[in-house]
Amino acid sequence: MYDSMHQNAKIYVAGHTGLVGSALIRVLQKKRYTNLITKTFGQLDLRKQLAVDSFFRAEKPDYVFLGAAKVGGIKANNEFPASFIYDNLMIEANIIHASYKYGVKKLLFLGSSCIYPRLCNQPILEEYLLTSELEKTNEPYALAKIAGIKLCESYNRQYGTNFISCMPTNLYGPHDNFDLESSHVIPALIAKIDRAKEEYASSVQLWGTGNPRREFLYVDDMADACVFLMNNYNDLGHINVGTGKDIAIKELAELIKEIVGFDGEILFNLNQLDGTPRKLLNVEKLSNLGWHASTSLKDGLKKAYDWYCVYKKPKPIQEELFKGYEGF
Ligand code: GFB
Repeated sequence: MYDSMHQNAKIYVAGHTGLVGSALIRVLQKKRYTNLITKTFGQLDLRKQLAVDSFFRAEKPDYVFLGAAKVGGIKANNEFPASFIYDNLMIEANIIHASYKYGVKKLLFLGSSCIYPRLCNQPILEEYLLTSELEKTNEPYALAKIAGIKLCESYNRQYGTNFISCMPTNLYGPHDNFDLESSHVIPALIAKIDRAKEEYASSVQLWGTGNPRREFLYVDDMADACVFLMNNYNDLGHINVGTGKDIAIKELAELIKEIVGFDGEILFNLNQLDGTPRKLLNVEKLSNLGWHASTSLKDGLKKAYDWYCVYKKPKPIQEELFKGYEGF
């Protein structure tokens, strides 16, 4: 029998400045967990084994949410494969080993839906892991995430730890990366379509064919699922986290266009990569435990767009546009 987290348990959220980690902090605070530990990248480089070891020796957290990772969209994954595999392997191995060494009661490792084969049956069941070839654009990242699952399973088998793993679908929300080259599709589309609106452009160009389908989960729902799993899930095998619904990139672009209020045309650049054609998770295992996502894609996109407008939208867009025009 395992206990759920006490309100004053010492909880370390690794990666708290990122998309997932910042949502975990919001949700844990909302649920009145009072003893949260965080470290910025400047304070603790999780790729450094000695630094991670000293941190765990000093802090001895009770619970660990392993949300720290090197992440990026299709282009970043394809162009920087060494960084994606090295950084993620180091971060996971250091945190998981230190968690075992310093007696962490329970750890939750966050993987990704790209761990599954490129062309597997849909919706994807947990058991399809390692049944055939991975998608090439993100194979190094996926292999690092698979290693994370296997680290947790192996430490549980050999040392009797309680390290669980969940596999979220594509996430989006506040604190996302909106850089057009390295971001995932939702922040990229928000930034591109908003800019096209500001510039009164007649069209905007997106990547690939627009035909691939993706499943999207609002990141606060993901964080809520993580807390739920920490308190209710103790199996050896990993568990999928998603909405159970997917959408074609073309349709997603139309939805974002409507939210942003852009009237122009959506064009697709066929020289850019599509990635895997579809990755819809089967989320029955999680729904049978009693957890369901609560934010619709439309509502989540509105929240993400609002956050972008307040915190990330380039302020001088208007000034740049009118540069050189007398009288403005
Ligand atoms: O989100 P995304 O970069 O990654 O792209 P993946 C999803 C789809 O959106 C692809 C299309 O088919 C892209 O071609 N797309 C269209 C765009 N326009 C754009 C654009 O302007 N920017 C971006 N980024 N995409 C990643 C993996 O795969 O998903 C990671 O590389 C991770 O490893 C992550 O698993 C969740 O869904 O293809």
